[in-house]
This record gives sequence, structure tokens and C-alpha cells, in this order.
Amino acid sequence: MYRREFLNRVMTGAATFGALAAINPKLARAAAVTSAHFAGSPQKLNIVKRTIEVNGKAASVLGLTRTDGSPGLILDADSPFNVELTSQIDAPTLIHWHGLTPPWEMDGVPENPAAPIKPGEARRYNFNLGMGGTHWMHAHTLQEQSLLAAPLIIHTAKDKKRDEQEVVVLLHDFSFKSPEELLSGLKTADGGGMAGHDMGGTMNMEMGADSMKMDMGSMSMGKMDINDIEYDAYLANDRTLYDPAVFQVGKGGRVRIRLINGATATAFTIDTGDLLARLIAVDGQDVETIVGRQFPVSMGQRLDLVVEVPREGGSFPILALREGAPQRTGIILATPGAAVSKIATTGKGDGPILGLKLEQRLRPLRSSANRRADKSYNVRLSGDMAKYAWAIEGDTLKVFQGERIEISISNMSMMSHPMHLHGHHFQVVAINGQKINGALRDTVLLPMMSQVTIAFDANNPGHWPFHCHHLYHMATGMMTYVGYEA
Ligand SMILES: [Cu+2]
Repeated sequence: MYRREFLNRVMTGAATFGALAAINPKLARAAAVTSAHFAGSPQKLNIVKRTIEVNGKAASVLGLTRTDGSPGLILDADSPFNVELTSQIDAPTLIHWHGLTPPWEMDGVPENPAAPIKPGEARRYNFNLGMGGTHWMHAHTLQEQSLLAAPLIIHTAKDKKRDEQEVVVLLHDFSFKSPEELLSGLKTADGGGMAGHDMGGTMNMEMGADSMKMDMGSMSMGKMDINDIEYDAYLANDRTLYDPAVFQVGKGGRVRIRLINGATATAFTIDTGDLLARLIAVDGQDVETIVGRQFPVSMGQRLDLVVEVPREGGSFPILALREGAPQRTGIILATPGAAVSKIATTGKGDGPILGLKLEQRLRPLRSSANRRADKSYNVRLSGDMAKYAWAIEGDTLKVFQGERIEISISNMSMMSHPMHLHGHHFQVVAINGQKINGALRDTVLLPMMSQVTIAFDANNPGHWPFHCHHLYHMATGMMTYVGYEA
């Protein structure tokens, strides 16, 4: 068991511990006792307002930068997460550390239990990491759409010894409309992306789990079943392919691409083009190597891909193809002096529809405890498209510390949902009724009419969000909680 250190609210601590005590008095006592324990001076991270250029126009967005202006955090697994987060924006905010398993008080969902950070306020975070991985941080509110997100990379001692160059890629979907406008557009049939959207008409609702084993890419579906927002741009490290980030790489060198899908409502397939890639980790957790050129990545998920740059050099686009649509974004790997040719922001064909083919093949490098579940729960994902209201129905997810928990998730809706559990890493243990020794993850995709079972050890007390990582599905109800009983 890690020594847990707790959030020190620099400005005020009352709201946090008050909310905590209402849910679990034992937790609140533990927090009060240990809040004074800190080691070393913290890394400073600022929540900032910034201007980027999209499609030739200035766009005012938010961001998370260190004092030298670079985005996000790069930390060592064997040092604590020791961070002072300061808000320089004029609205209340809070940041979730996606992929980490901090004490609940530091998780970063507003009022669950921590209060938002006020303009000008600084807040201190300190807890042990222990594990490496490609993670990220983001607002757990509509501010996420305003690009309030950044990479959170944790290096192990082994990572640092490897002879490879590291390239971090954060994907986004971008609109000149405000997130509030996008959300209200979804709720009114004539106001936004949902115009003329018939969710039930394109597939047989009686379709069972067995028939879902077919290749999802071969199905004919209206585009509006896949994407419900048409964005103005798709970004990789804040840039479109019109003016992409170009990373200089060495001839014959090895490059590890740490790729994060930070888009709020867009899934992608990563296409490594001329370079054969080795997938070595998903959601920051090592998997048995899978070799390929195309890898799906849904919202909230991460991929670690290793490529070898050819000895003769050249320029090598790494593209992200928008699901079910021709738009694309990406970055370029280029050796010194190589010509970098322009790549259109729209491809000839639609990006692949995401299914579970890759998920079925993923095997964890370290096998997790093969314990029998103490409790098995069932939940169903559903949606009322006319009202744009989404839900998670079924069992109440109550757990005791020390239990092994299984949750079977059935997606009864006509859209895909990347489901994310806070505070824990889970294993994918069944897909469409078939048991597997699947990947350790924190976000798993539920394609329409599919079923996935996840298992995890209840080892981190709190009241943990379990939700769809499509921002507008979450904002309109696709959210529940795993609650620890005292
Ligand atoms: Cu969803």
C-alpha cells in the first residue's frame, strides 16, 4: 500500500473536507491527519488563456503550461506527483489527472469532492506515482472543449535508458463555436450536428452480441451515427495538417510516439503510413507487442507506438484519420534536410469505423491477479436521441475495499461510447461474452450494441466517476459512480 498524501488547499480547505465527511467520515479524518506531509518543492503548472491559429484565424483557447511555457508535465515514476497548480484564467476550474490513481480528494472532478480552483488560486497536489505511462490531464467540464488539456508523461528508469527519441502527440477536435453553443446545438434538432439524425433507422435494434463480431468497418451506416459534431478543425499538438508539427528524427533512429486522443467527441485511427509500427502500450500500460500500420484510438485513450526511421531518411507523416469521415490531422517525422510535402486536411476516403478487433488481440505484459470477482455488476448504456439525453442504467456500483469487482457493460445505444473509470486501472476480461486476458486500461470502447466486461481491484477508496469520455454524452447524463462503502 502506498503512503497516501493528501491535497493541501492553499487557499481554503473547508469545502473539500466538508464534502468528504458527508460521504465517508473515515476518509475525512485520514485526510485531515496527513495533509501536512510534503516532500521537496513542487513543479509549477499554470492554467492559462492562450491564442493559437486555426485555419488562418486567431482562436482564443485555454491550456496547461509549465513556467517555461511548455505544455503539461513530464515526471519520474519514482518521484512523487508534487505539483502546484495555479489558475490564471477568470473562471472557476479544476483539472483531472487522467490515467493516474491519486487519492480521491485530488482526482479533479468539481465538487467530487474538491471545490473548483478560483481565479488566481494555487492548489498543491502530492501523491506517489510508482508507475510510468502515457497519460494526460484535462478539465472535467465543458472547458475541455476549449483545449484545457495537456500531456502527462511519466518516465520509468527503464524508459530513460532506452535509446529512442520520444514524440508526444495530443489530438483535439476544435470549433470556433463555444462548447455551450455546441451542446445546445445537439439538444435542438435544427440547431446543430443532430439535424435530421435518425439513430434507429440504419441498423436492426434486435441485433445480438454474436452478430457484433463482424467487422464493423463493413457495415453501411450514416455518418451521423458516428459523429454528432462537425468541427472546424482537427488538431495534433494545436496544429492542422496545413501547418503541422514537424519533429526532426535521426536516420536509422528509433522513435516512440506517445499518442493521446484528447478530442472531446472524435475517435481516430492512427495511420503510420510507410513506417511499420509496434504498439507497446495502451492507456500507459504495457501490452505484448502488436505490429501494424493502423491503430484505433477513442476519446481518452492513449497508444505508445515505436517506429524505426529508415537509414536513407525521408519524411514520414503519422496521421490521425477521423472515424467515418474524410478529415484527418497529424504530425510529420522528418530526417535533417528531407523535403516535407504538403498533406491535405481531408483524405480521399472515410476513416475506419472503430471496433473491438484490436482490443480482442491485446494481452497485458504483466498479468494481473487472476482472482475470482467478489461482485459482478451489470450496467447498460442508453440514449434518447430526440432529447439528446444519455444514461447509464442498471446496478448500483457499491464496493468494499479489498474486493475484486467485475462490471459488464452493455451498449444498447446506436453510438459508440469510450467508458472511463477514475481512480483505478481495470482489465478487459470479456468481449461480447467471450472471456479474454485483455489489456489493463482506464478507458475502453463500447461500440454500438456491444458488451465488454472489465475487472478491477477496489483498492482506492472514494466515490469514483465511471462515465463516457464523449464530453457531450457525459454532460447529458452518461455518468455514474463506483462508491466505496465505509
Ligand atoms: Cu458516449
